[in-house]
Amino acid sequence: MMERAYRALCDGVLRQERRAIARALSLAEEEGAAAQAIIATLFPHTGRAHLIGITGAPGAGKSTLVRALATAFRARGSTVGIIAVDPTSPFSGGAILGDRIRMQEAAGKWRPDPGIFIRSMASRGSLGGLARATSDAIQVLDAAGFGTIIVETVGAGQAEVDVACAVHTTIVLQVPGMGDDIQAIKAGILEIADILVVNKADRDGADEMVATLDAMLDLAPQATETTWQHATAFGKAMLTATSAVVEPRAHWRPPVVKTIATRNEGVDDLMAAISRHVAFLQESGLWAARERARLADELCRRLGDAVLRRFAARMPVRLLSEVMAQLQAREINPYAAVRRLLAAAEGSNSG
Ligand SMILES: Nc1nc2c(ncn2[C@@H]2O[C@H](COP(=O)(O)OP(=O)(O)O)[C@@H](O)[C@H]2O)c(=O)[nH]1
Ligand SMILES: [Mg+2]
Repeated sequence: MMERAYRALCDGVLRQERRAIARALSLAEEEGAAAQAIIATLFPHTGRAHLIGITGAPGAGKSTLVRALATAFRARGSTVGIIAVDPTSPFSGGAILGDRIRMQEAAGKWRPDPGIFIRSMASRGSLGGLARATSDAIQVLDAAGFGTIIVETVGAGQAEVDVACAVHTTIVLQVPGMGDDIQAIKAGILEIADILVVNKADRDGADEMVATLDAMLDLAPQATETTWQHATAFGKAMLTATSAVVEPRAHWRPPVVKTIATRNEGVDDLMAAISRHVAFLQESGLWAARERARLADELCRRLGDAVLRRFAARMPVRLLSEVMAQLQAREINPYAAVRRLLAAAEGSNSG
């Protein structure tokens, strides 16, 4: 009965019915039996979309640029799915709410075009949750046949790296006003960027910002040579262990593009840079490599969750609190505590 309902829902998703897509996304976000049933049915239909990540500080113009890009993709005949991630936290609730409202305003303008679907989602404060919910949402939209899927994330550290794991093309937004202050350009941003955008180019200092980014890229060309940097340590280990294929080492020098998202300026240049990146990924074999990295990462994450859940389920609470007390009293060190808990879990496994 339930199973038949899920199948009907998934059929709706595959026919790109908006209500079915919205419902499937909600169920996927809830993470339960429903999510598993839906992903099980939809997964064979995924792996076709071009996945684009857009990251940058709050207010950098990501949502405005996403809107401009979506319009440009539509004009070129591609349907577009958009996932706006809100890493909701007790500290940033206000700003995030504003962001969500702006995105909904955009959604209001776009609703007549069935070729664009926008989903705003919360991460519930956990980075792991963000990565999981994002990859499930990507799979739903991918199965629904959206040719381009854009994921917008607030630049908040590890989350960008997680998102970079989950897409083919990562666009990093910067805004002028930092002058030549290299310190102000966040460490790690160049490593994850496939394309750098200096948005709000109507402001002073845009050309200086482009020059600074170009100079930084010239200093660190090796940072862009592999895709392994896009995988977490766990994912890398999995890829290395399972992979018979050698990672291609093609070189991509991230272009720096100036845009004024509010006036649609520079959007054609950005579209051209995106097309070049897709062609590069396909010709170099990196497209397939990134797919593998993404799947390995997802597998590792889910495996880690499942193992931890299973482990926790057979761990006597009494032993846990005993070990915690010993730890606090410095009677046991953290390594020894882990060994003791593992031994207990393995003991109950064999016994
Ligand atoms: N002057 C100027 N303002 C922009 C530009 N792009 C976006 N904005 C404005 O910057 C604000 C934040 O934009 P938004 O897209 O919501 O940023 P997000 O938080 O990165 O998604 C809005 O008021 C936009 O209208 C631009 O190129 N130039
Ligand atoms: Mg936004």
